[in-house]
Amino acid sequence: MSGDTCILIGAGLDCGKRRRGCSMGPEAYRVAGLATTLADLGWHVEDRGDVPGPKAPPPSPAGQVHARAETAEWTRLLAEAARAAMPDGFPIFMGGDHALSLGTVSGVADHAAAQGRPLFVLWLDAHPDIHNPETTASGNLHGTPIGYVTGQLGFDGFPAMTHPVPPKNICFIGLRSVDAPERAAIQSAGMRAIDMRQIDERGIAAPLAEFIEEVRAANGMLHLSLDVDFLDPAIAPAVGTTVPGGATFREAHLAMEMLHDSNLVTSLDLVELNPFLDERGRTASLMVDLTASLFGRRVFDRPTRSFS
Ligand code: 4U7
Ligand code: MN
Ligand code: MN
Ligand code: MN
Repeated sequence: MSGDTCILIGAGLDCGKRRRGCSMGPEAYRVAGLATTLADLGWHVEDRGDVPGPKAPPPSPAGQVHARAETAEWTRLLAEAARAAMPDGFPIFMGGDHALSLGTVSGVADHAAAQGRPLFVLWLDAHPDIHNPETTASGNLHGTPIGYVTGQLGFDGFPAMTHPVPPKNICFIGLRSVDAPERAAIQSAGMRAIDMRQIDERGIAAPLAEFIEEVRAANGMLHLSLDVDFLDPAIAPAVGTTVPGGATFREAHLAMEMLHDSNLVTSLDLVELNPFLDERGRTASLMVDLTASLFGRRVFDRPTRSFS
C-alpha cells in the first residue's frame, strides 16, 4: 500500500435489505472529505463517480428473498467495475449496503486469479453474512455475500461465481450476531472467526497479526470489507443493524494501522453507512478517518524515542 492511485467508486446499492438510506452513502463519503483526506496522505485519487444501478430495476416477485433480480443485476455491474478498476489502482467501493460485496469480491477474485495469486478476504462485521437464499430467515441479501463468494448454491439468477474464494482464505473479526445456519457453515468449513469475546480476551492485534502473516506467506492479495456495524453503535450510529458490544474507536484504528503496515490490502468495501440515521455526519467522518489510517495516516512518520 505504498501507493499511487486509489480509485473511488460509488456503489449506492440499497436493495440488500428493506430499510432504505444506504443509497446516500457515496455522497456522504464525498461530503465527509474522503478524496481530499487521501490526497493529503500523498495518494493520487481518481473518483470514477457512481456505478449506475440497473436501468429499469427488474421486478422481483414479492416473496421470501427481497429484490433478488435487482441485486443480481447490481452484482454483474459491480463485478465488472471491480475487474476494470483493479489493474489501475486500489479501488474503494463506497456503499451502499453489504449486498454490494457479492459483486465487488467476485470481480476482485477474477482479477486475483488472472494474476495467479490467491485472494484473501477480511470481513470486519458484527455478522458473518454467510447465508444463501435458502438459509436466510430475513430474506435480506446483505446477509449473503460470503455465502455467494464462497460458491454456495441457491443463487439462481445471479452470475456464476467464476473464482470462488476458499472459505479458509476468509477471516471474520468482530462477530456478535451469528444465526444457526451461519454457525454451522463456519464450523463445518473451519473458517477463522474472531468473535468479540476473543477480542476482549486477546485484543484485536494478536489474531489480526496471525491472519496477516498467513496472507503474506501465501503471497496473497487481501480484500477488506468494512461494515459500519463492526463498530460499537455508540460511536457509529448510522447503520440499520446496530448490535451492542462492537469494536472500540482504538480497536478499529489499530486494525487499520496494522493493515496499512502489512502492505497487503489491495481493495476495500465501505458498507452499510445509512446517512439518514447519522448524527451530524459523525459516522461518515469516522469511516473516513478509519480509511485514512488504512491509507497511512499515523501520529509520527518514524519511530520516536520512548522509555528504556
Ligand atoms: B450485514 C441477519 F438475521 N443475519 O440474515 C440476516 F441477524 O451486512 C443480519 O452484516 C444480516 O449488516 C446483517 O438478516 C447483514 C439477521
Ligand atoms: Mn482499466
Ligand atoms: Mn455485513
Ligand atoms: Mn453487519
